[in-house]
Amino acid sequence: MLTHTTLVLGLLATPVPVDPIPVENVLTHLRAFQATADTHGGSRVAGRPGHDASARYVAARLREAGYTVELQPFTFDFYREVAPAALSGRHRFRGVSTMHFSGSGDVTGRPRRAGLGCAEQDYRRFVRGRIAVVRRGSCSFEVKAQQAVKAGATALIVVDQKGPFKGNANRPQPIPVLAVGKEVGARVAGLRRVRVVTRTESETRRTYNVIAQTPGARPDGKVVMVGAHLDSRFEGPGINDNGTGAAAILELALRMAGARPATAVRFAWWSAEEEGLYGSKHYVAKLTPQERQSIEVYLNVDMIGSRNHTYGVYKGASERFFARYFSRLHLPYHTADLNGASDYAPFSDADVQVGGLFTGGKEAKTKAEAILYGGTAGKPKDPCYHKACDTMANVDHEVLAVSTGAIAEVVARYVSCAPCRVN
Ligand code: DTR
Ligand code: ZN
Ligand code: ZN
Repeated sequence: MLTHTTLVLGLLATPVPVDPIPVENVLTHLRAFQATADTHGGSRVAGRPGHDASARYVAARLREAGYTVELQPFTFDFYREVAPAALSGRHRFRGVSTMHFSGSGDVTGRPRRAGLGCAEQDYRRFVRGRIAVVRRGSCSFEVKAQQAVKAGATALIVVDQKGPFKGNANRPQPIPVLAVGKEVGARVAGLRRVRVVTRTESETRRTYNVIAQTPGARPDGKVVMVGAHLDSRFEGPGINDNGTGAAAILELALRMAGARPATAVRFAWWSAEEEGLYGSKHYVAKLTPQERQSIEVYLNVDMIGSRNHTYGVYKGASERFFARYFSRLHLPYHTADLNGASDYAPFSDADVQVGGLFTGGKEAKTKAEAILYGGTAGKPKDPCYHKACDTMANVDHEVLAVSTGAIAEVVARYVSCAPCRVN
């Protein structure tokens, strides 16, 4: 029960609220995130208004509570295939795929071979305005696309000597880029006219992280960091993933406002996690070695209200603190295998200690887990993972309450130990 959850006050330099965090407050933030999605096309995807409105909400609440808020801008490459590629001569070919980061377009023209398409030489006899057909190999798809663009090709078709394949052109390309197998390649090259249609969103977008820090300075200058990504996938509002984490740490920050903890706590709301951890990578890349070393621990909060939950505690330094919390509440928990799938990864890659909590995503609950936690074996832990149905209805309030309490307690424990010797 949530009522067991208290910030361990006596250990802090100046008091922070003792009460358990009411889940209702966290739900208020979640409803605000749902509303930002509802009024901005159904998602809170990075680089789009739904995310920006969520970030404005977080920043406004923090400022009201007295925080100085930093907005850290950065750019990232966004890609989405809106509709499957179509390649046609007299008929439409099968086995055609849009390359990742292909541009969007509808072009008709004469195909022309350009060897491997890796060097200007390959385009010696190329006529501008034609569709380049090149063999896979020898250089990256990105280089092939660059050369094709330089030579004035209106589209690029990359041919694998075996069969159909999928490829990645690494960054947004201005022309359609297709991947096809040998048979399609041979037939296309023999035609006088082909039509290439791709429908993608492929562009560099701008977004930002939101960062705020409590006062407090430890003699050794170390800070505790707590982070949650605020962006959702394109497909939905992202309320469990990761409205829950973002709302929980917002409420924690609001409760700590005005306190002067012995160790400063730095809160971060990352953007573009879903596109490849861009926000947290950017943040870590910008730290000086000294700043990096000043982070005692980075606690990651991504998905903490899953409906068919388990309590997965990240391996590492903070495990013991979480263990004590769950044991005291007589709740099961397990050590989560970390696979680099969230914003803790850039921190651990930079040798910062990481910890965190995860209540489960698209993976199915095992029989053993169902015995331990209840819920349904064989069903995903979050049935709406990365889907439009990841709404307010996709959050278990009890799980969210327990998880929020866990984060609050672990942060409080870190704040009160200097230096921390957890293991
Ligand atoms: N990548 C996260 C979901 C996710 C998958 N495995 C883990 C482990 C720990 C935290 C999060 C996750 C996302 O979709 O945002
Ligand atoms: Zn996600
Ligand atoms: Zn997530």
